[in-house]
Amino acid sequence: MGSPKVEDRERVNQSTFMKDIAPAISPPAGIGEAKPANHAVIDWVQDVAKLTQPENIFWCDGSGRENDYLLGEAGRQDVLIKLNEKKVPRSYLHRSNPNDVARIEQFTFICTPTKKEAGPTNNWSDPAEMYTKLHEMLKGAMRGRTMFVIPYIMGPPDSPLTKVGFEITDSIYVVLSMRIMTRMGNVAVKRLGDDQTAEWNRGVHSLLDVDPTRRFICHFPQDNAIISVGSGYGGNVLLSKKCLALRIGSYLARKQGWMAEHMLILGVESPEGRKHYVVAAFPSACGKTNFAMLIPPKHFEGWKVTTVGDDIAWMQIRDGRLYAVNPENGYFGVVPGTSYKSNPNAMKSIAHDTLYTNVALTDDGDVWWEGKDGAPPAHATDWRGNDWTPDSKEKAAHPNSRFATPMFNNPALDVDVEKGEGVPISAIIFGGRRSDTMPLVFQAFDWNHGVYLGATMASETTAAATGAVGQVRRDPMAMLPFCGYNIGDYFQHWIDIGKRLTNSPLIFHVNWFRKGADGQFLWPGFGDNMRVLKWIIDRCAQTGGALKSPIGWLPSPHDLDLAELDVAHKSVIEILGIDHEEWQTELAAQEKFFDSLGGVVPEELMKQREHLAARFGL
Ligand code: OXD
Ligand code: MN
Repeated sequence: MGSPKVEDRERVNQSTFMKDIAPAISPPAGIGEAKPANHAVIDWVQDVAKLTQPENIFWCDGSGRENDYLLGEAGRQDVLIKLNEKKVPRSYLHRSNPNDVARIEQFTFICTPTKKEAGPTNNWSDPAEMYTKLHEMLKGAMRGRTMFVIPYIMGPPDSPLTKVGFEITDSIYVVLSMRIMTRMGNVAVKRLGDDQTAEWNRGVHSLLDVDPTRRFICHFPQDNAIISVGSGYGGNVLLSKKCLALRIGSYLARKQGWMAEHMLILGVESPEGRKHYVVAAFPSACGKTNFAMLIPPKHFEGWKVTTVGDDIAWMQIRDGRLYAVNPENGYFGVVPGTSYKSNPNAMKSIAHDTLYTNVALTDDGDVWWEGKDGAPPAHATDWRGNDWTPDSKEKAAHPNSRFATPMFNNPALDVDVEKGEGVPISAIIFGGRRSDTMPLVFQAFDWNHGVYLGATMASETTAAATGAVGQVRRDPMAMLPFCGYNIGDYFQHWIDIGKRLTNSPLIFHVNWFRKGADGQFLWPGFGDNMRVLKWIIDRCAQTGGALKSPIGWLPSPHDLDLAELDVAHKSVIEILGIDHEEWQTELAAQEKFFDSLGGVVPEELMKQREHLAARFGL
């Protein structure tokens, strides 16, 4: 592909908005014809077509030829803008409807036969009622549009954990994104085979008219089914990700004895070649991608951090140990703040073959966002399609603007990312965005104490979901918006998993975001988080020192490798400290949270809370 033609560039500059909804396409022979042999799939697709009445059905095969064709169509239909080929090769910009820029938790439902199964943290609806309501909305919804059928797998092709899904959608953007985010096409058709009774996920997505009053993201765990309507935003419509890999995934995991978690997976290798893998659960937009791609500071010459996954971990027990796979094939990350300073590996990953959503477009066809390296452009087109200059009051890129990029773009990709059995996990890290209370790092006394740390985790809210930003909310294991069943049963599942482990990972809590009295961050974060990771690894190898505190094992400053760190000793003391007054408030908030769950919290965790209070002499 050469640089964009002059007419294309002019069209780019004149374009003030983009379309989510596009009319039907007419593919040439040999494209869109990959109908699978499995009759259960064909019957289901026919049923959905009868209901939604599309102009035609496009059976995706996931091939490069198909992708090129769809990219061309998406450009012609103003669904995508081709970026400057020299600056960001083979990359595109999509602008979503401004009313549709984040996950919408208040209209996300778990539809189980009883409300109790969905539990106190989920919106619940009776499945029959919800099916009726959604079917009403879907009646004729794809008239004049193409209905795409996307076969995909989640997990490495040869993993026992891998699941098959089919997503039906009327959005080309979804098809193009799914090809990045999942292993899509024939690989899934082959894995499913022609067994009529095989387990696979049925996902139906329609943009409808992208009206927020007709927007619902609904999960039917007992049917292994998802229906999402009225949105085009990734987290709501790439049904593989939050919907299947986490909500339905967590339900299946409990039933089948494994774990589906909102966690990054990384490898850390010492200069001597000793390697550990850790998983970490941080709430949305709290730096999972940055941590998963960390580049150690100069002082850690010879240490290497490699990425297995940046958002989701599926874990199984083998020989008494937890092993993790990344079910995804790509990264769907927050763009603003990404720079060569904060995350060079992410910058290299998104330098080509990337699908951007809601970032700004420069006049020469490049992308720009707040926090990108270098000076802002003198003029750009903002995420809504309006003129933007550095004097504009509005942000050029939406705070939740995203990239979708294949994981194989990542220079730090772990060599075992495709290993079917997964990678063995030495440590589990929980963390959140907390301005106060939570020290930089501490270690749980044992598994159940660690489960308590996860269950009481909290974080200041971000732009990843609609709603107020910056409020502390409890987000157990970073799964509050993603646990597909009763949170009390989920906590119990964690405790039960612990009982089956003979070589269990150690559990830690981290907080990169604590602020001093002057309101400034106490810790530089990013690459320097290697210092914390190193202590965690030392603890796993039984070489790291720690002090016993009421909240867990805490490093003292000399237990951390702080050489060449540009931070005042006073700040290090402050960030490792426990403020008893803040902890009294925290304990009360944890108690209030458990109480708010209405009696579902397992006895073991209630006991953990009492032990913690007793250690504070309360
Ligand atoms: C995400 C999220 O997009 O957690 O990963 O919202
Ligand atoms: Mn996430």
